[in-house]
Amino acid sequence: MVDVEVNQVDGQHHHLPAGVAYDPAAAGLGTLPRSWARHFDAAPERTCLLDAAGAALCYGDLDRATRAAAGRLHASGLRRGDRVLCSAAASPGLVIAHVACLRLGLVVIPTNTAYRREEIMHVVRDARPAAAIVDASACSEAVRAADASVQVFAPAIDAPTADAPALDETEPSAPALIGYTSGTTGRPKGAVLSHANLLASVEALRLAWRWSADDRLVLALPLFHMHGLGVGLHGTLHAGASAILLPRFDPDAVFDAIDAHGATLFFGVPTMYRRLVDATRARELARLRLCVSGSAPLPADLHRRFEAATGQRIVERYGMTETAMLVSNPVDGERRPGTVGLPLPGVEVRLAGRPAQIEVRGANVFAGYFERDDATAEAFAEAGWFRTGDLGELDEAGYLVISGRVKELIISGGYNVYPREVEDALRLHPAIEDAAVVGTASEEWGEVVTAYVVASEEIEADGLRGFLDDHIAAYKHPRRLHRIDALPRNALGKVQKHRLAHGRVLGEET
Ligand code: MCA
Ligand code: AMP
Repeated sequence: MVDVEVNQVDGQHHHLPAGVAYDPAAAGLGTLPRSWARHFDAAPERTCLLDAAGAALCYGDLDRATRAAAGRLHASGLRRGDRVLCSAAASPGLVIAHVACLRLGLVVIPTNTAYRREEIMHVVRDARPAAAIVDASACSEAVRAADASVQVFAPAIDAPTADAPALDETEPSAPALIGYTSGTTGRPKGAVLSHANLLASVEALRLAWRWSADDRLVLALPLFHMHGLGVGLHGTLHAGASAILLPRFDPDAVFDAIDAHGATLFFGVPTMYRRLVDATRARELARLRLCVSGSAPLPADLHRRFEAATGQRIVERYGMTETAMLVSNPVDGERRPGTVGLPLPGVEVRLAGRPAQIEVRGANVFAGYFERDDATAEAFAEAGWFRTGDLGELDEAGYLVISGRVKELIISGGYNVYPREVEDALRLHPAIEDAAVVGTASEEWGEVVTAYVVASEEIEADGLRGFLDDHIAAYKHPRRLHRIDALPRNALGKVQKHRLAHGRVLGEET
C-alpha cells in the first residue's frame, strides 16, 4: 500500500465582492460564444480589439466579421464537431477566425507557430483535423504532408462567401479546444476542453480579478496556449472588455500600447516581467490596474524588484492546459511573492502523498485526453481529482507554494519543453550515441534546456542546432551542451538525471 496523506486545502478562497456569487453554469449562458454574443447584442459599439497601429474593432464588427467567416467555413463543408488546427501569429484576423470556429461549433486545436514539420505532422495524425488555419507555407505543407485531405485556409478564410447557418448553438458539454501537451511523459496528447470548462475558468477570473468591461488588456502572448488564448482572449470577450493585440512581445510596444490606448491590464510570463523591469520606461507600468504573471515560477526577488520599479505588486497565478486557471493571488488582499495564492472560485485543491502532489477538481477541469483512455485514467485519482504533476505546500498564511514537479518538464520563458522529445531528436544525430536532457537555472529564461551527450566526436552547440532544426522547434534546442563519457544509470538501466549537474556526472550515490 502506498502511504497517501491527503490534505484538502479548504476554507481559503478568494473573497468576492458583497452580493457576488460564483455560478459557472449560469455564467455567460453556458458556452463561450453565447457569452460573447451577449456583448454583440448589448454593446455593439464598444471597442473589443485594437492592433498595435490602433485599428479598432467593436463588438458589432466582431459579430459581423465572425458571421461572415463562419459562413465561408460552413460553405467549405465544415460542420459542428469538426476539428480545425490553428497556427498563426496573433492578429485581429486570427481572432476572427478563432471566434468564427467556436460560433460554428468547430473544435480548435491551437498549435505553436514555432513547431517544425514533424511536430505539426504528429498533431495532424493524432487529432485528424478536417481543416487548418495557418499563416506560414511551411506549416501548410506539413499539414498536407500528414494528411492531404485537410483543407487549408489563411486566417482571413480565403473561401467563397456564403451566408452563415445558425450560430452559437453548441452545447456546454461539447468540446471547444484541444490543447496539445505532453503531460507527464511521452508524445504530446490532446487535452480536450469543453465550453463549460473554459467558461468556468474565465468566469472565476472575471470575479477574482474584478475584470470589467472597462478593462483593456495588453495582449502580447501568443494565441496558441492557454495563457494568451484561454485567459487573455476568452477572458476579455467574456468580460465584454477590450484587448490590444501585439504580434509579439516587445517592451517598447507594451509601453506604447499603455500610453496610446489607456490599457489597464497586462498578463505575462516571468521572462517578460524581467525584460520590462529592466527597461528605462518601466515606471510607465504604474498606470495599469493589474499585472498578472503565470506559466512559470515568478522569483520572489523579481516580484519585489518589479514593485520597487513600477509600484505594481504582481498577481501571480497558476494554471495548466488541462485545467485552465486554478489558483491565484488575490486582487483585494495580500499578494504574497513566491506563492501562487488561493484556489480560484469553483476550484478545489488538495495535496496528496509525500512529497505532496497538487490535485485539483472543479468545473474547469477537462474530462480527458483525445482518444487516450490510458493516459486519462493515469491522470486522475479517485472521484475526479486531477493530478497536476506539480508538488505543493502551504505557507503560514495558507497560500499555495509550488515546490517542485513530479513530471519531467522544463519551462523556458514560459514554453514547456519535454526532455524526452529533445532526447529523441538528439539521438537521431549520427555522432550522438546517447543523450539526457535536464533544465538548468537561468536568470533570463527561468530554466534552459541543457543536454548531456555521449558522442563519437566533438559537437558544437551551434552546429547541433542546425541539425535539430529539422526536427524540433527552436525554443526546445539545448542552449547548454555537455559531452560526457557515459550517462549515469541505475541497476535497472534508468538514467539518473539528478547526477547530471555542473557539466559532469556527480559521484556514485550513497
Ligand atoms: C523564444 N526563444 C526561446 C523562447 N522564446 N528560447 C527558449 N525559450 C523560450 N521561451 C528563442 C527563439 O527560438 C529564438 O532563437 C530567440 O529565442 C529569439 O526569438 P524571439 O521570438 O525573438 O524571442 P522573444 O520574442 O524574445 O520570445 C521570448 C518570449 C516568448 C516573449 C518570452 O518565449 C513567449 O512569448 N513566451 C510565452 C509563451 C507562453 O505563452 N506560454 C504559455 C504556455 P534563435 O534566435 O536562436 O532561433 S503555458 C500555459 O498556457 C499555462 C496554462 C499557464 O499557466 O499559463
Ligand atoms: P502547460 O502544460 O503548458 O499547461 O503548463 C502547465 C505547467 O506550468 C504547470 O503544471 C506548472 O508546472 C507550470 N506553471 C504554471 N503557472 C505556474 C506558476 N505560477 N508557478 C510555477 N509553475 C507554473
